[in-house]
Amino acid sequence: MKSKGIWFLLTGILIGIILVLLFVLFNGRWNMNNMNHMWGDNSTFEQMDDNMMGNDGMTGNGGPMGHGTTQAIEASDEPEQSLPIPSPLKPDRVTDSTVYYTVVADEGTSRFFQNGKSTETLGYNGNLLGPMLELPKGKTVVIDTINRLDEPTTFHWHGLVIPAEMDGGPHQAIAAGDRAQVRLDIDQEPSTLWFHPHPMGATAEQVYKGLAGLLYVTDDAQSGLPNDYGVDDIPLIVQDRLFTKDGELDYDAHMNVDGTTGDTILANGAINTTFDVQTETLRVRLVNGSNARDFDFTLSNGENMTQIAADGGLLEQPVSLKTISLTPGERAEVLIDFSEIEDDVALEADGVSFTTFRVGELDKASIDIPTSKKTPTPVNTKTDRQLTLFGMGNMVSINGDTYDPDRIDIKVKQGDTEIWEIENKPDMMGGMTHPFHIHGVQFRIISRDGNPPADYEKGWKDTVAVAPDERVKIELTFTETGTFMYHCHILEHEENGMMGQLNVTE
Ligand SMILES: [Cu+2]
Repeated sequence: MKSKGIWFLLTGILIGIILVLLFVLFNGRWNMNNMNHMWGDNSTFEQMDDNMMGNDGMTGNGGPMGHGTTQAIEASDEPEQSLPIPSPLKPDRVTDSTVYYTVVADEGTSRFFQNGKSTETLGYNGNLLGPMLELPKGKTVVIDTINRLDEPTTFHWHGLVIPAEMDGGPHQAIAAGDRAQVRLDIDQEPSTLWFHPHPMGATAEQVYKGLAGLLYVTDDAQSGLPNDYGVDDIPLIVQDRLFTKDGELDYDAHMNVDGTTGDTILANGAINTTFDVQTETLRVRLVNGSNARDFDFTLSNGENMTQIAADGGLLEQPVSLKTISLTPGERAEVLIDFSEIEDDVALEADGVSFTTFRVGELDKASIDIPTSKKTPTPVNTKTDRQLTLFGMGNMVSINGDTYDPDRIDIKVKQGDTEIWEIENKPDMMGGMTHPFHIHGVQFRIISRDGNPPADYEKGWKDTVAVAPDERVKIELTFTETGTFMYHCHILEHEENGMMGQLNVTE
């Protein structure tokens, strides 16, 4: 019958419209890379987005609903300022076996622009970011952690291999005004780790407002690498932020459920920084401390850098690279050779300069680059466990589940070694890269889509980028006990439930 056919057609169209509307509503971010891929031109979409959100283009496209684009990084015309170097934290006390520190999460204010207002920020032992804590290998480090925020926080030691109860995951929340003490037995390779908050529901905002500090695992053995802190060995915590016209941070206004990004790059919390190079070889410890942005770091003169370490320690062999790519949570240590350079050179993020190295008279360096051959990359073998990352915005999941504090997702025994295959299942928009982080372990990458990892990934890792439609195999050994988190390090994804629990029992 004819009328029945029409009803079928109309119902079909209606369902189609509803599906499209649902998709637009729930899909957090137009992934511009994929959009470009699919349609070849993004101008239409930027325009459409502006119209939809009613933005003026000054504060960007990422509205609180999360239907925004990844902010493009802009060069800043702020006057140059010298790069702040986080102070090494002075221990309260040192004994033969133990180092005692106090770390306070506190509220503060910071002014990012010369002609801007000051804005509320958070910091450890200060207004913004935090100090550098040296953690000597073989020693015990006792830290008094104090929460002076007006809400719960935790102190998560990202990359440290320690028992779960010391790890500072969501289960170790410290109430406003409260304090707790952790004992950390340091027994891992010298490396650049970091610490940041991890409370349920407020991680992304607390990090965005400034809570992030440095942890250097150090070793007595002379490594031969530059290690004069702040002189020939400098940290660079790189983050992107979006500011209001007055130069203030406004997380609520700029939050994007698919990962909050900004158009301005901060290096150690400052815009347009300079560093006076005094030695021929400079060791730079790069930390991607952003909520959601992947960085491609290059030098403005097009020269290579030598990557010597990944997240958890030295690479098997140093690697000469034009581009160092880091997803949120990842670190890389690089050596930059200035011996043949007379002009200033800038470090760029996605092609935009953000820190300029001023090259003057240089001290001769005698660098001996060690390699860590004792931990060779494992060969491809069976898979013990499969983890599927999926989704965008607030529709993210791991193996189809979102985080449930009352559910243990993976149970293993202390001492077990497992091989996990982490798959990033693409969605209808093509998907996005998820930086996958596991607490309480350092692991090795075995393969990407069946191929051996690149040389710059042949080292200890705690966070690994998994691109859409990619399968990454890792080998991990569980040496510490308790309930640990594993999650996407796009902080908004983590909060949307892209996190699971791993229980290690004796
Ligand atoms: Cu993610």
